[in-house]
Amino acid sequence: MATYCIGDIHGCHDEFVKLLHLINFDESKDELILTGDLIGRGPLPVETMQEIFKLGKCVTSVLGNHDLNFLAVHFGISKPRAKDNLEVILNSPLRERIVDFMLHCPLLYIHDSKQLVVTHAGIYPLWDIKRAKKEAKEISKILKDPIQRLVLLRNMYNDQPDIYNPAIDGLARWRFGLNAFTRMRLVYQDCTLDYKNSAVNPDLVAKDGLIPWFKLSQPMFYKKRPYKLVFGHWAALNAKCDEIDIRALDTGCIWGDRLSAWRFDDDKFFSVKSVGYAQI
Ligand SMILES: [Mn+2]
Repeated sequence: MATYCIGDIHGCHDEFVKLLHLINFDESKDELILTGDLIGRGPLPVETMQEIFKLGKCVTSVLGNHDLNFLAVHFGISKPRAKDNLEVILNSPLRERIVDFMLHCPLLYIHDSKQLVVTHAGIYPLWDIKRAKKEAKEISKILKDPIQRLVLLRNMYNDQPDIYNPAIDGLARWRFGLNAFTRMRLVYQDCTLDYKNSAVNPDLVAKDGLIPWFKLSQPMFYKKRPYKLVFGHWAALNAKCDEIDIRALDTGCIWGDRLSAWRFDDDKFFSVKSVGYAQI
């Protein structure tokens, strides 16, 4: 039995199917964890979700920022943008099933027996695993509540607070958690989140000394317990992450690059080429 992770599919159904074929995925034996952003921008979101549903219980996904945006659109909180290609889901008989699936996706997935952790954007560098678990659980509880979820989704499009403060409670705290789990890329040395930049040079430094979040996370997260961490979200990084226990999996399929899988058991990567959606 093998455990695979697949990066951000973004509605790229054909590449997803090809990749499952390439890794010889067997839903009766293997397990699959997706890094979120299952839909959004890509050409075939409904078919992608159908494929995921077909896999049944062997598949899990964490929530990505595009998945959250779809939820906000579904609940009438934000308007669908043409470039996100969500209308086709809104008009699909699978709409409610897709919404229900996403409302039950965690922000943080922990595979206990394999010591594997998966999130869309990463783990905020000031958090250890225990803190991350607590924050994720609290937000998932809000998303399952029919009233509270609307308040959260209505107030999630905001960059503040941009640094963790345990003294802050309620909406601002949940929003920070959502942003950290689903939108984080570069941070300042004091772990303030930056949302404007995503480009890094070969030494993984951006302008103003911004650095990838994972450059600051090692000491707290890994020394005591040897977790492996997998994340997506950051296509511009192009899987360039040289940390021993962290794997980056968004290889920009939606931007015309490739869709990638990683096998936990032997640390192997697999990719299929995008058929080219960069113009969308
Ligand atoms: Mn994303």
